[in-house]
Amino acid sequence: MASFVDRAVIRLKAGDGGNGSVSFHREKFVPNGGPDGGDGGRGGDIVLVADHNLHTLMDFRYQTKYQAENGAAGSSAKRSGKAGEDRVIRVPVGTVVKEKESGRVAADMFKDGERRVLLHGGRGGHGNARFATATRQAPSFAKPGVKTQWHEFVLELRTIADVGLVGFPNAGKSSLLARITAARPKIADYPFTTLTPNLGVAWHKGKGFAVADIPGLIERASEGAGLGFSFLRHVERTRLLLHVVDASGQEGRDPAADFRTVNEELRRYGGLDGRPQLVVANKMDLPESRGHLDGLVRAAEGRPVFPVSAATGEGVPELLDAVVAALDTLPEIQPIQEELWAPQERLTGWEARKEKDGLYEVSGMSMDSLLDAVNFDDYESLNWFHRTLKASGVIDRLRELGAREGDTVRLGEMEFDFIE
Ligand SMILES: Nc1nc2c(ncn2[C@@H]2O[C@H](COP(=O)(O)OP(=O)(O)OP(=O)(O)O)[C@@H](O)[C@H]2O)c(=O)[nH]1
Ligand SMILES: [Mg+2]
Repeated sequence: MASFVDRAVIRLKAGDGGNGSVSFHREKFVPNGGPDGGDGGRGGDIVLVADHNLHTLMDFRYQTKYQAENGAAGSSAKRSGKAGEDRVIRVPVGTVVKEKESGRVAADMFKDGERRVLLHGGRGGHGNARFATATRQAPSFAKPGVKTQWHEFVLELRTIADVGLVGFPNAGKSSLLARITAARPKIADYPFTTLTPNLGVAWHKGKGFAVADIPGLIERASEGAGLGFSFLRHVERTRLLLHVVDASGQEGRDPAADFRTVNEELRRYGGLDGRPQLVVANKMDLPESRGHLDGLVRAAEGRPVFPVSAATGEGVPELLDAVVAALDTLPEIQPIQEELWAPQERLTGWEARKEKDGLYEVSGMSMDSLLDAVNFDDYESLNWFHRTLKASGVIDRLRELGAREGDTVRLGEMEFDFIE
């Protein structure tokens, strides 16, 4: 049996920008043609799309590297290079994407069809045609395209549903899911029949709601003892829990004790015990069940208890009435707040030095590629340049070294005024 995969680590790279071209117009009988090198094409983006047809991250076990196409180089006659194709990656709805190194949430693929650019392709470099001025008629240089880096991301599937089913193994969670939705989960008379979360949509009195069924919890599941721990992730993003209890007390079980145990698991997992909960006393078609009902009501401590039989359907409409009424009052689930994620704006591997009073130097590989990427004739580009230096800590470091407004900062072959 294929195992369920709800976490994966992948490596992604957007396309490099194509290089600008150095070229001069050549024609018979025309001496000294002007510069006509075209711009490089933009690199392709890495794009994520949420797809409700997907339910696991299994594919990402087999393929862990994804790369968008590079932009093509510019060429003569001011021809721009072709832009690189985007790489579109489809993920299940509910996939949370984190940058591995920082753990920051880069995207929460919350809605079906949602489309997010995770990594932007590098800009193409300007060809030499762009650098011709009155005093520089034959520029013999062009800019290289921006080269992008590989980045590691963690994908985590966190199911989004209105209702989550929890309970001991064999309590009848999957039977209830099958009773109220079109889902056809495996149902059998042994614990741990369900090994992967199931999702279905229930309709009741004109209202639809999504229901998530997870494997049964056992004692100390929250410490990883059973199957349950990692699966609780799949009921975290629900608004209401249905706590399914086998009320028959078969095989010497005590329904009230089972109920307390599962709630203790939810508490230990963190955060789930405060989730609104309806108690489902299941298997009421069995004669033993009646006798356990009072004990279960006491254990429920005021939470509403619904006697039902997933097998016969008895009591199910009343339960669904209560679910619909509860959902009406509960707030919608919100996507996880995304954090600033702008890899192209962080530089590593640079060094700042004080040369003498009023003169500072910053150097390093990443500075060189930053300089290559900037178009100094363009206001936006200069702004971006300054933001990048700031975000990377370069400005702070210079200030630490004593730099003041108006001092000179040397970067590669260029000199700038220090601006805070
Ligand atoms: N008599 C009776 N049997 C039921 C009822 N609901 C479920 N069952 C039986 O109880 C057994 C377990 O049912 P499941 O729906 O697989 O239970 P589960 O909680 O999903 O179990 P796990 O997936 O192992 O956690 C099956 O044999 C079902 O037929 C019910 O209302 N009455
Ligand atoms: Mg089940």
